[in-house]
Amino acid sequence: MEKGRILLAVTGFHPQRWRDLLSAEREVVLEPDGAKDPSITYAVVWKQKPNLLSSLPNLRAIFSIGAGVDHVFADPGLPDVPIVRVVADNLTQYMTEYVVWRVLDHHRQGVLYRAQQTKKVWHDPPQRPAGDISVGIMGLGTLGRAAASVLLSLGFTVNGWSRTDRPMKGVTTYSGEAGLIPFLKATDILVVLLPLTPDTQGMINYGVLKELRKRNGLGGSVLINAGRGRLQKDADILRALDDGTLKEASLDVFEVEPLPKTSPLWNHPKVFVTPHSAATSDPVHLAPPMLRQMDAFERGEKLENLVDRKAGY
Ligand code: NDP
Ligand code: OXD
Repeated sequence: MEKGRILLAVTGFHPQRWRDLLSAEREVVLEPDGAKDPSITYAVVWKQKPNLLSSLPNLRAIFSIGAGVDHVFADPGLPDVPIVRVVADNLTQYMTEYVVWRVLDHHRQGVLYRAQQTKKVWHDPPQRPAGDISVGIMGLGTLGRAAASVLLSLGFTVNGWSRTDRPMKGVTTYSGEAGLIPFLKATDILVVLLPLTPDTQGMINYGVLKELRKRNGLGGSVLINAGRGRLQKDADILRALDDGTLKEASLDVFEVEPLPKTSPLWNHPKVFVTPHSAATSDPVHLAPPMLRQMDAFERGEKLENLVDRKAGY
């Protein structure tokens, strides 16, 4: 079988770097040149233009350059071909680093120390053991499980919540709607690693945040969201921070990205902002396995890391 050509339809994420790496082994056509091109077999995408993919008559598979695929499903004319998402050690490692960094910073009172340093205050606040703090991971999938295992090794108490039952040694797991409130009530630091789907959109709202455990060693509950911005209601987070429902938050993702300069989240003393960079897709690590998958597919093997269209992730 002839090597299929690739349409690269990547908004942001340095398309040129992806093109250089993918074109080492296959012909790559950059959007918009590839529209309607019958010689294109694969699309490598990030936020592709609506109805672009449906114009390709011989498209056989779509590769998302991210782990999340909400940007793919945003296309109303999405053709019915397999969608492959990123599952890669490099990306997982970045996310684990981000989650552990933020959990440790809240646990070790980074907000307090930074405020003290600005005022040249020499004050040694009480410390508590990691085991007294429970970290609840919402979305116990590839990224959630990897972060959970490092947090466990640091001695934190770890809870996990997923759509289906997903047992994990050392982690107290909860699932589905029935498991949500018990999970939240047992959680001090909420880490959100959910995909954005019709079921999860907007679920990090005031009602959910107020269920988190407040009387804990941290002196309040904490939110860390590295999943997707539209999982959360920015205004509800601000309300929860301002009325004490939340003690602090680390946010990597926002309802609108880039976060508008007018957002009060930028300057909020209890909020730590990063620009959707918890785990950035690096083509050096992600393009080679994509090319290997295309080769395997052409040999008649099955594609890996396929998205479940019905579940939406
Ligand atoms: P996975 O598909 O491996 O895991 C998703 C988890 O969420 C699973 O445990 C799944 O449950 C759970 N889930 C999905 N829907 C629901 C629901 N309705 N209720 C409860 N649980 C639900 O994805 P990854 O771990 O690889 O990635 C997670 C997300 O992280 C991505 O979708 C993306 O949005 C985000 N991301 C963000 C990045 C960043 O830089 N900020 C970088 C990379 C990813 P179940 O196990 O039962 O299927
Ligand atoms: C992803 C992301 O989904 O970077 O991989 O957000």
